[in-house]
Amino acid sequence: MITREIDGFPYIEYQAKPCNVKLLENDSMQLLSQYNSRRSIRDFSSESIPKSVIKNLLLIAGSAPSGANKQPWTFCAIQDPEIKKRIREAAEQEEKLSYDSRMNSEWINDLKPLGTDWRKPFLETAPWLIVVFKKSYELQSDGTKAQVYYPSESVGLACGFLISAIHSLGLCTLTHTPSPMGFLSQILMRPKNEKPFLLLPIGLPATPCYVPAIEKKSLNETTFWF
Ligand code: IYR
Repeated sequence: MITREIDGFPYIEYQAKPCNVKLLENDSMQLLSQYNSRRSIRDFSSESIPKSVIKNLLLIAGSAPSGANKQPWTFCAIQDPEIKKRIREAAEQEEKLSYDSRMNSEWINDLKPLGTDWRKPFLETAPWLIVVFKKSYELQSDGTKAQVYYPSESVGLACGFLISAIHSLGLCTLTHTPSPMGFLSQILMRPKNEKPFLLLPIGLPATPCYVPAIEKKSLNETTFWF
């Protein structure tokens, strides 16, 4: 497998996915409509999803690029109803405080078209919850610290890979950020070098499942060409 040694380190030849430039326009159009059909959903079916699928999704998330390949993430995958219940109760407690007093009126108004409130039933309905933790340093077995690089960017990328893969399978998720998220460290007993980053319920959508009729910005609004 090792095809070369460069500066004393092993290298393998990269095998790119076959790509026909003539087909790229068509292929990218198809990919665009596939990505455009993704929506954040809040009404999940309770139908179970095999653990093997979640394992593969987490391996996909872990294939994301990261600063110096440090992979500064930990995933907690939860299907235990008791733990889901504890997470829901703690999240709703924080969210109630946020909606009642921590969020300002502009924020509350911006959320109105999305129909969100402090209630988070999906934290119990969805068959799986994945909590992504960000490591701000690595704790080695002898107790010493090791550096990681660009952890926010790295973990954000892993979450992007995960969300994209969930959607590719026809499953659904919600990028949920109950705030503050410290209760997740406690319930899931994570060490002090890890901070909760994102909570993703995963499952099939309820039938029916309604989503807000909102749209993405146009390319003109987001992009400058040079
Ligand atoms: N964390 C709250 C509020 C919320 C914040 C954002 I940014 C959203 O896109 C949606 C909701 C909640 O989850 O309800």
